Amino acid sequence: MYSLAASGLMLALAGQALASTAALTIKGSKFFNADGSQFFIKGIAYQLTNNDPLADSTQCVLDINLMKTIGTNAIRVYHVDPTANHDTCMSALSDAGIYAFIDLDTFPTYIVATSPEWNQTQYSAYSKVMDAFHSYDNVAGFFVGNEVLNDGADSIAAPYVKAAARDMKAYGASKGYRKIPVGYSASDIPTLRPNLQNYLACGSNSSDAVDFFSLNAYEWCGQNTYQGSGYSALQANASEYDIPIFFSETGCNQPTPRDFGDQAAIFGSEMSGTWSGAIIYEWIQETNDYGLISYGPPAAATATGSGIVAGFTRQGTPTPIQPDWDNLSSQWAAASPSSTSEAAYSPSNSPPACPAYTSGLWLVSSDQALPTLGQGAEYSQPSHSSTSMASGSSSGSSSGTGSSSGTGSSTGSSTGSKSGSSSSASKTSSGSSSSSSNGAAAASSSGSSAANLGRRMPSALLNARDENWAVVGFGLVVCLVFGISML
Ligand SMILES: *[C@@H]1O[C@H](CO)[C@@H](O)[C@H](O)[C@H]1NC(C)=O
Ligand SMILES: *[C@@H]1O[C@H](CO)[C@@H](O)[C@H](O)[C@H]1NC(C)=O
Ligand SMILES: *[C@@H]1O[C@H](CO)[C@@H](O)[C@H](O)[C@H]1NC(C)=O
Ligand SMILES: CC(=O)N[C@H]1CO[C@H](CO)[C@@H](O)[C@@H]1O
Repeated sequence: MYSLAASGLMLALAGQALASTAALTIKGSKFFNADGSQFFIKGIAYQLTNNDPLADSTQCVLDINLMKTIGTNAIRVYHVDPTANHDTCMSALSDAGIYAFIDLDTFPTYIVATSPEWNQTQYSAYSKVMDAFHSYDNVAGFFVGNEVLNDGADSIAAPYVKAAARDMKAYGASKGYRKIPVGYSASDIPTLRPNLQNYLACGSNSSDAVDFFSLNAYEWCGQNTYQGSGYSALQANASEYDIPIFFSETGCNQPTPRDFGDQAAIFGSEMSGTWSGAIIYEWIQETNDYGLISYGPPAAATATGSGIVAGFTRQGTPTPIQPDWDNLSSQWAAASPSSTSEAAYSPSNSPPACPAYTSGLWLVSSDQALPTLGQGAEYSQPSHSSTSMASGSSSGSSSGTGSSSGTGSSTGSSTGSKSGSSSSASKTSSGSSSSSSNGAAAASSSGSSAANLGRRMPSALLNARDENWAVVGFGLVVCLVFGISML
């Protein structure tokens, strides 16, 4: 809960012209506007190249002017340069009524699941991003990681992610910064998601927990339904959640055209009492084919030229991709989530229980202390530590279906962030999960994977860890070639 006292002050000021993006607050599991009305995210993932898009004041203004026309009220930016000046872009966003969610990590500093660390180098880098952005009232939140964990074995990294959130929250407090929420953006892995979601929020001390949890979910493809997509299972695991939860990426791109039918569910009666909206992946059209706009027709993959990277022009006047753009606009225009006012809302949910150690699925004991900053090899699992990893997941995963959706419909395995984050070109990738009812479509959507230098790698056909690493290797080669061509 944030700044109840401040909200009273805000109300007192409401007669005056409040900026349209006065700071949001969190109370219980919901975001609230400064006037006490509930805030629901209608967001777009915004990253044009590896560079900080909020440092390009000419381009961001062109883009903001278009994105605001469909009711966009938030963006997510994956990589920022804390040394750059963001005043023009942040104020253009504010004037347009748009908040920003900023990832604190970047290519050299993200937490690596297979050899997790939370060290001084990372802490300093994340702190610099917080220093650079805290003063903008329209920063809605910070992420300490994107898709760090992708299967049960990766759960050993969860304490580091949670420690990062703890320390970044404490850092902001120590500097006297506005209390900007710090959260995590998770891959949608059915066997991992409920445990991770609960783990990051659990415990009696909220200073140790994330302030919000968010999910990159690609379960809803084409003409789907709340039940058939697997969203009902997401809802079942979130209904008692004590902190805000939202979709930090969504928008399956097969089949085309995209009609964003999931928005009606997210903002509808089944989910809007629990979920705080969604961020659509993504603004720019590039090889992964998730773009809402383009800056011109694709170029040759090897083309060089002003603003061209990996076969796509990444600057200029944005042109909507149709009918997707109009479809999203219609969905958002029709959204009428059931909401509550801050004053009328009395949160009743408590933090979830910390998940129990479960061989193959969740390798963190419920009572395990978080690592301290810089704690390395000496931080280890206090119990069970040697039993499960070596034996692989075969025995463990048979019980894993219990934690996936009841319908078994969400089967996606996201390889994207791991492969992506290994390279300089594709940190923000997230696999497109498939639901069984759309398996064929999802599989075909992964066909163009080899060419994806962008933020998304194929996943529908890849489940085994070894195969994931094959993709990583391939991605590295592609990105190396790409990197050389950039020189
Ligand atoms: C800190 O962690 C990052 C990410 O794992 C790693 O690249 C870096 O080498 C570590 N730095 C130190 C000083 O240990
Ligand atoms: C809560 O957690 C914070 C951060 O770890 C710590 O500084 C504080 O002492 C904790 N409070 C209690 C009551 O344990
Ligand atoms: C998540 O929801 C599923 C039903 O979809 C249920 O079987 C499972 O126990 C839930 N997990 C948690 C940790 O709440
Ligand atoms: C939800 C929505 O607006 N869907 C539309 C998406 O675009 C196609 C093609 O124009 C329309 O047929 C859909 O009705």
